[in-house]
Amino acid sequence: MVKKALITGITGQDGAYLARFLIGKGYKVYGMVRRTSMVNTSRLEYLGIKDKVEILYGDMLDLSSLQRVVENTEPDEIYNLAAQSFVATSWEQPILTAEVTGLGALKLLEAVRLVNPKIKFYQASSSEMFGASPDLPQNESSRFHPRSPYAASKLFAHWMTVNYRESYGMFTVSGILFNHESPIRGLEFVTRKITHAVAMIKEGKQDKLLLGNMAAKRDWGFAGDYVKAMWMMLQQDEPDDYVVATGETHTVREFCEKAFGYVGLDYQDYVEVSPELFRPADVEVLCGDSSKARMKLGWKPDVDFDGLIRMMVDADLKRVREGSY
Ligand code: NAP
Ligand code: G4F
Repeated sequence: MVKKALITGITGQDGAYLARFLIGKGYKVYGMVRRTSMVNTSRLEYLGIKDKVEILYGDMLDLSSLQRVVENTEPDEIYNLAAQSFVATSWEQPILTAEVTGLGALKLLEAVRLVNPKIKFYQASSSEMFGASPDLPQNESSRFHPRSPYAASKLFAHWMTVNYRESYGMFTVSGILFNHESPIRGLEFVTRKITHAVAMIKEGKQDKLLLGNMAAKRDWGFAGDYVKAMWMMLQQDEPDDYVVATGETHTVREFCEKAFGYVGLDYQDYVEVSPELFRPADVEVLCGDSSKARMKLGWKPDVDFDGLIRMMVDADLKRVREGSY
């Protein structure tokens, strides 16, 4: 029997990589997308899988649409990746963020419970939930201290996922993933903002790059490695929560140094700090301890920090040279 998976957020970075991974495993993949005035499948096109997934319309704000999509697709596995996922925007749109990222996950859990509680459910939890945690590195037992409306919304969704497992015996898992990036990362996130600027500057199409808090430290991995862990969590005998991370942390400044350095430039000649890009509250350091995922799932990342930067800069250089971005 061909396994069926439903992915919310399939038009996003992780949705596209996960869809490609599941197609490679022989799954029939359904993707839920919200209605927009222009088609938004560029990431699926970039990975060459646009015609291999079946798209259905639904919105995390609309319980009835979620219920209908679950009923119509009858999936074995659901991956809830949809979210308002940009932390900075979550201060500008806190209520929308809570409704999509927090309450949306609960609505989907309810849809699963009502339609077929045997469906396995993956929730895209985030290392942002640790925020200002005093524990470092952070593992599944570390204390949470969310520092943004986004992080607080993710924490609500995380606890709801745990509660549906404990209350109803459903197979619900939460992957607490640390930052993961790729050539199809949104341009608003700092890594892609930097690699895109490096390519533009190298090609003489941009003069400088404005950044905010360059001292912030993140544990950055490659999205292609991380979606594999999502799938592995749903193949276990028992549902559980897992931290997924590289275990290395680097500053935004180091990311700049390496990305500019890769094309023979000195970041100090181009980067300026803009106070406007600082957040009302930032997460100063994240570093994950993924020993549990490594031991129980057999997961490990293949791409390291330098490899990730090279991959992203190369992809942006190619696009800028082709004029496709
Ligand atoms: P992303 O690129 O921002 O993708 C988010 C997806 O959610 C997009 O497909 C978006 O659709 C969809 N979406 C937003 N609002 C929706 C709504 N109301 N109804 C239906 N779909 C909606 O995010 P990502 O980086 O792939 O991350 C995937 C998930 O993992 C997110 O939940 C994120 O919060 C979480 N996460 C990410 C990271 C990371 O480092 N990437 C780390 C930990 C957790 P549109 O294309 O229409 O906007
Ligand atoms: O790239 P960022 O916007 O990612 P952030 O806030 O860590 O969130 C990402 O990772 C989370 C997992 O930990 C996900 F849950 C979330 O959905 C998202 O994918 O910012 C990283 C750091 C921050 O400290 C920010 O203040 O970079 C700092 N930064 C400095 N200058 C900047 C900039 N961030 C952005 N986006 N743009 C800047 O100009």
